[in-house]
Amino acid sequence: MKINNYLYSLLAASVGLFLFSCDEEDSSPVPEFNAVPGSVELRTTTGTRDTISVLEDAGSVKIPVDLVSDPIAAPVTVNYTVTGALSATGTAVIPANASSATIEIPIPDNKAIDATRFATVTLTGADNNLRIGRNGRGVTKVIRIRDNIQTISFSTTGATVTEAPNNPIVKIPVTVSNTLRTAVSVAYTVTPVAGNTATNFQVVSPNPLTLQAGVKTDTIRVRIMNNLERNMNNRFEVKITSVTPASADAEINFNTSKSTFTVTVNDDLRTVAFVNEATPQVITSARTVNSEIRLSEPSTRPVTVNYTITGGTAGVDYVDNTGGRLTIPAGATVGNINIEFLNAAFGMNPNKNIRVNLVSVEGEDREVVLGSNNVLNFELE
Ligand SMILES: [Ca+2]
Ligand SMILES: [Ca+2]
Ligand SMILES: [Ca+2]
Repeated sequence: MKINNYLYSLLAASVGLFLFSCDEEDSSPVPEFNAVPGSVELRTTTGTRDTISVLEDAGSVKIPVDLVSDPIAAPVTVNYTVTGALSATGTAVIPANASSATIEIPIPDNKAIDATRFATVTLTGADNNLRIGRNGRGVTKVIRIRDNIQTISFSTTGATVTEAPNNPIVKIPVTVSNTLRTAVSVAYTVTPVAGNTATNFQVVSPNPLTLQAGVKTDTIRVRIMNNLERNMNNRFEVKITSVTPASADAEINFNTSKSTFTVTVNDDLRTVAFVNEATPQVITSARTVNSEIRLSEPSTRPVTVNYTITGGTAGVDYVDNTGGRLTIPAGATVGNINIEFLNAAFGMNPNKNIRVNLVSVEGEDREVVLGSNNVLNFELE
């Protein structure tokens, strides 16, 4: 208890001393060491890295420098240096009673492709007894200088084209990431994909292809030459191999990951088959039957269809007047298989089933294949 009383007395004395001190400070001028010193600072951007990004062809970059203090009735001169990719020293003047000025740093456009370059602006001093930054804030800023590169690429990776008698042209779009400031020559190759034999293409557009200043897109054009060969799913590739600007402005390149365009060539297949007829066809007495087969599109070459006849006996039940091989002339689409059913086939108990089967196609037009309707049934009753 005695000790507690002592502590209480000591505490009360301390409080009194504190109150006394406060009273004394209130009545005196603000001491020099309590004033917040003014500073000048480069204005910070949001984010953690104080970096400003600028395109080389922007001409210059502007960085505000702020006065962090009560207004000053005199101009404030701020000195700075630029180091790194750019080298400069300079001053900015914050007018009397103003709060900021702008440091403008020219960015030379070197018209050449560079890796990203960096320059650092550092405040080095200010008059009016102002400090540079507070706790290091706003003292430096990094300028990230980027090329304004125009990149040439294909906008899609490929196309599938079907041969046709009019030899269609496939148009392959070449695009520019930005509008071209100068003409550029785009060189390319057109070659079959390894393992493929597609050779029925013909480059129509100039090579190199010249894209004029101001354009955003052009096309490489390749004609698909129709043929009579089976080259289904054959592929060839168009590859951009180089770009050459017409002027010293060389900030043009091509995107190597988007510089290949694959064209898949499909055949314009024609089919040959029986014309749809009721099947089986019922034959009740000796007679001759013409069975029509038809080509879906005419060919420029004769097309021959081989067939077999099953059921019955040749020479006894029927005579195959076409001989197992029917040729449709060039330019025509229709032919007939002529079968003569004989009297002998209609005896006491016929019930014979004779089938005509289309089995193969021959001739110079290898794009002709059998259609699905390739069996004809005759029921002899
Ligand atoms: Ca450059
Ligand atoms: Ca063809
Ligand atoms: Ca073909």
